Amino acid sequence: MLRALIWDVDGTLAETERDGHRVGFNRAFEAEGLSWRWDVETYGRLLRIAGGRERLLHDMADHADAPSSSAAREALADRLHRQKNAFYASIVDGGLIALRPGVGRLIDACGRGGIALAVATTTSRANVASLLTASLGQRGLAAFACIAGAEDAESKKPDPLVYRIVLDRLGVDANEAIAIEDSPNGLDAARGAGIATLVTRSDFFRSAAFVGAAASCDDLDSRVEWSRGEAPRVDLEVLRTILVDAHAA
Ligand code: XBP
Ligand code: MG
Repeated sequence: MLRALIWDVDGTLAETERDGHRVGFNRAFEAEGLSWRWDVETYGRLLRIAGGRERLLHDMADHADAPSSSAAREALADRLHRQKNAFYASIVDGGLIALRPGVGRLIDACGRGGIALAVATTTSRANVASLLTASLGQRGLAAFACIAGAEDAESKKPDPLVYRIVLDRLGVDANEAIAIEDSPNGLDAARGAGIATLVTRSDFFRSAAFVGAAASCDDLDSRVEWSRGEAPRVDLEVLRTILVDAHAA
């Protein structure tokens, strides 16, 4: 029985990466007096590194002007990441990032249908709060029974840890939940926790291979396909069918 819907954030609730986090990182580089800039293509490649701080540290290997000691790199990554998050919050608070199609509809349907809502993300609680509040107002945060992210799971996706934490806090078994994800790292994390996963392809992962997804769609208002069926859009009935089919397979 479907008891919980567990949402990824970046790329799934909203297209936050290109015009949100990426722009924030570039503004942070500028504020720090660095000439580094992440164009859309570079950022798309870097997205395979989960976690903004981890992404910064990974990219420093390509910059001759990055500090040479690992302690100084860590300190710079912390500073840049903090600044990025401040810029990100101002972009989101300014209403520049909208929820993806069908997200608000499905959140409301879960509320009416008694399905618990949770977040399992790599990003921080503050970033999730900004996005939910800017897009859904006060009901945004209140709608979610559990939000787990960077503060909860030190080991980031594709590690399943953040999903295991959510299941534990909700008191729900893996086979009673569906995860919604947009990236291969996210899919691997949810699957690693034994959760059937619906992939809603996002801009940066449109043509990625999603091996082991229970179902996939271009967005929640578009046609969804799974091994035993298809439907014109994602709703609670469709999710229940996907869950049954995923665990029967
Ligand atoms: C996606 C990520 C994050 C964001 C930036 O997270 O990998 O690192 O790019 O956020 P998810 P932070 O899809 O799991 O929501 O800078 O806070 O890490
Ligand atoms: Mg994502």
